[in-house]
Amino acid sequence: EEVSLCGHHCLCNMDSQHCKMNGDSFQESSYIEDSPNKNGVISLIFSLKEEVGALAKVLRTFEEKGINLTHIESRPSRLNKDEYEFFINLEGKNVPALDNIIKSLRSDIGATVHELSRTKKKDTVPWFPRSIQELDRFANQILSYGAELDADHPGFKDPIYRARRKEFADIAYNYRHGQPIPRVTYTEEEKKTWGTVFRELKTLYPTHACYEHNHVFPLLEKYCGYREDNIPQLEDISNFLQSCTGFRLRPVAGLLSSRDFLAGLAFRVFHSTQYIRHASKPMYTPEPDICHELLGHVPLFADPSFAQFSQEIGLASLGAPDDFIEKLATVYWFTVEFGLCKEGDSLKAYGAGLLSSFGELQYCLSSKPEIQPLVLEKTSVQKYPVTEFQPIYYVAESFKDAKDKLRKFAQTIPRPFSVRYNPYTQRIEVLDNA
Ligand code: HBI
Ligand code: NLE
Ligand code: FE
Repeated sequence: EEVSLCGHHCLCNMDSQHCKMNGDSFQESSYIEDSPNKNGVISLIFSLKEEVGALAKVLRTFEEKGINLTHIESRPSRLNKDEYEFFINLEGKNVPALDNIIKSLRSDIGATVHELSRTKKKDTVPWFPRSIQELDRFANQILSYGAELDADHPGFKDPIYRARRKEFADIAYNYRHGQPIPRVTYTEEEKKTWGTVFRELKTLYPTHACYEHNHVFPLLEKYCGYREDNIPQLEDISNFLQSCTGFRLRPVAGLLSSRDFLAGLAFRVFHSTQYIRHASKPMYTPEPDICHELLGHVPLFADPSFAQFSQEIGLASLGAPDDFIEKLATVYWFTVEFGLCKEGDSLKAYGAGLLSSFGELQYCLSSKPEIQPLVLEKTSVQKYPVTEFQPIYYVAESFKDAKDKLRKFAQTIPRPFSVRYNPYTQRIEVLDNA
């Protein structure tokens, strides 16, 4: 029986140290401690009543325990007019005194304290990237698709396909923000698979795809080498998208956790696979592959309104609790992946999982599936299968309408701060409650 490098029955191509199937780290949105520098950084957010010496008291506590602060930001709180909010970084990974310090800040000084943490602890805000460079930390955190898929993955028993997947995984592991995405020479067989998918889908787009998709597609043919006999290069597409909406691509070896994947969207970064589906099943695959990314996702990310909607799902996810991440991932699923929208009296597909599957694109607009209006309170808790056609689809009135609904929904996230993306610095601003 074949197993992957990690020793599990999956295509993740991870060595055992990185595979998420190991022990209790195999859990959606749990974080492996993998701080790039040994010492690590711990971040705290706290707010204080404005009075003489309030901050000095706090700082003295850190001094007494011998803790080195490496960063401090302050701002007047927008929620409580008489309070100031502070964001600090401190050096260290395991700081035994930290729990005591937080306790004493709460009880002695009356501060509200939140710890941003990459490890799972009660009462902590999950770690999230605050600068676009920090997305580099996700590269080694690939999830296996789970036993369900591995067993019947058409490529699982094909050693050539598996070796090829390893080549693509290596590109993604070695990629760092800001580098050009390495160009790939695709094999004749890979080009043939692409050609089949491309040709068949193109016949459906005029009648089945939404306006935006049909509007952008010719531009991709003109500027990015979209052709039946050519698999376009991620680097060219990333540059094209940046000029349209500021969205960019970065290569990824496989599935990320929902938390990591959604965080990328907050920076207008889309994690894209570069490998292609197995040649034996061109019309439907449950995994993302280059056909899915380029034919399904990319055209929509060139649309300003859709780009904005996507980024806002990402922003809503930063530091959100696990149960909320699951809801946002479900919203993502029924919009970005499998969404339908109204166009006059008819329904069209804008979800990438539909636009990249010849089989499901026809099925979703037939009379077979159930169709419901997009209502996030309902949509966000809908169960769905991941390896077959969807039994139910949700219809958006427009991208603007979907975005307005999302904003309302995001306001229900229990989060002790608000976030804003600063495109000039490419950083997330945390304290601003605007
Ligand atoms: N990871 N690489 C990658 N691509 C996706 O499309 C993707 C993912 N992880 C999770 C995910 N999609 C969605 O199912 C949602 O959970 C966000
Ligand atoms: N089912 C889609 C396809 O065949 O292209 C991929 C979906 C990925 C979520
Ligand atoms: Fe997708």
